[in-house]
Amino acid sequence: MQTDYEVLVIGAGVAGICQIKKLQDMGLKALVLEAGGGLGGTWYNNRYPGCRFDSESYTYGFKFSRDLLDAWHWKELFSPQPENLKYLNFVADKFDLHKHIRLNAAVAKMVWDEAARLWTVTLHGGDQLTSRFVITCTGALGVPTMPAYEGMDDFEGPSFHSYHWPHEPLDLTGKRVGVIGTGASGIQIIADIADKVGALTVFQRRPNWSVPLNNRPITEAEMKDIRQRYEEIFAVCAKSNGGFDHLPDRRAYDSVSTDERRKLWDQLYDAPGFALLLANFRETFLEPQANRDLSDYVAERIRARVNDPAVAEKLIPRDHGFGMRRMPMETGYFEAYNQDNVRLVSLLDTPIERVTKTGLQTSAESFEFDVLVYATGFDAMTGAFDQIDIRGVDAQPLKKKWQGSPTTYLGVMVHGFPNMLMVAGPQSVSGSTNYPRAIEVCVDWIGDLLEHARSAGVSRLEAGENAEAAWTQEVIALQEAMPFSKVKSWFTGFNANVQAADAAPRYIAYWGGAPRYTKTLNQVSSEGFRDINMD
Ligand code: NA7
Repeated sequence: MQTDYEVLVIGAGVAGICQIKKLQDMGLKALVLEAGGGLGGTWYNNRYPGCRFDSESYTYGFKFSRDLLDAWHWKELFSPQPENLKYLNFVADKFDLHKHIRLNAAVAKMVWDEAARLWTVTLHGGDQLTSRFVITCTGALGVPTMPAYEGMDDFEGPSFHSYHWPHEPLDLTGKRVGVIGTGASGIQIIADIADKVGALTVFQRRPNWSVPLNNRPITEAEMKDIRQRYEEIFAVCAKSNGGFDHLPDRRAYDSVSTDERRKLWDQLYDAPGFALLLANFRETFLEPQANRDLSDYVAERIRARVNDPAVAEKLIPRDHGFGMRRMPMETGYFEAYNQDNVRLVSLLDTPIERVTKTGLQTSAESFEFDVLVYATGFDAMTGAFDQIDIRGVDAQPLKKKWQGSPTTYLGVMVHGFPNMLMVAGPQSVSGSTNYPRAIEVCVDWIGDLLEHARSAGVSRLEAGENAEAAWTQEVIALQEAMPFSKVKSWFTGFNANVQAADAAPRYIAYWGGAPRYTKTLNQVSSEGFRDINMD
């Protein structure tokens, strides 16, 4: 049966842009449906002050085109949001992709038609499109979650989630600002606005470990050198479990003296990006004692940076070791608390009771604000799928199949949902690594699969049930073996605004590392995709 498109892609963020470029190169009739008013996904939506990469910029750009690598100059080691959005638009301009992207097109429903072997995709607003394949590129962290405090609608000033920071300029000069949440977003916001606002009050529930980003500009000369070394840089990323330009120190932890370890940690603390996490001894992540030693070291660094010892103690995590949750990176975050206009309120001591017309009320005190910011996180990995009514074989809802925790084949396909492919899907390696590096691997693999299907003359692809069960089991076993598996965070599929406090762990990401993930995908394709039923 004829379809409107051979492939519909959902989402025009980093993954969707990469995917549509691939589909154009393959000569397939494809369209991207993007809910937002512009392309860019995360980098279109997150407009909060201080928003920037934690990945080295030159490892975040696409590597599929040498021309593109040569044409773009990353201006900072960790590029800020406006520049990142500019980059993604530059990519779309360069490869003439805009005409394949339909904006303001939020998908409400997609239904598999077994007889016709196609997906019918319905947009909010009612438009319907049919397609042989659907590729979801809906991102890891695109569904913001809000707390459920009483009175939130009563607040009379501007109040919003960090993801919905207004696109038009918001002048905070002299304003009294409250920020709730100290994850990666909150920490970037707080450090950036502390010296611009009149007064800043930070409401912290569980503190997070955080170390300096050590950002700096990239000069013309340095960029020239980076361009010459791209191959080498990407080769390091491919070897790194996290897909970053950092490799672990292979020496055994116990073979190195305390002084020497300290010397290394001092160096890594002052090095760019995730160095202290990823270029460290592997035991600091895997072994309890080594992790405690490193946590003590970082706590000491925090104490040295915060003038008031009582505030410093509140900023040091006690419920998890260093690196056991997604670590925010900071620039002057701890020093912000040394300013007279900045105050830290620990919600562990004095919880928020309600939001009021003019501020909020904790169990101890009432606060007045002009602006209230909720940096309260996301319904990670599966949230975007839950927002679409996805119906597979026999009208089975995906939401129902994934109740509790998702199950997938390689994080790319789902049994019972034929011809639906996922880039950066749950249980892929994308959520746990340098995002675009994993995306490009996945986009290429999906390209090979579609090519394979085309040349074999098949129009229906479905992951085998046993293969899906085996993959999900592997994902669960890998997570359970990780020291952080008992720590509640979005890494372990937990968000207190979505799940009950005693909810069972969820398995939303693959923790076997990027090299092993890539090897598995390559093996599956070299064996002719044998666990995927095709006809
Ligand atoms: P995160 O890292 O999930 O952080 C959310 C923060 O918001 C975290 O400090 C939470 O405290 C806090 N939070 C969440 N709900 C509440 C309520 N109800 N009351 C008070 N505080 C709350 O999200 P981010 O946006 O910062 O970062 C997301 C990712 O973006 C990051 O991991 C990078 O990949 C980039 P909690 O820890 O739950 O006590």
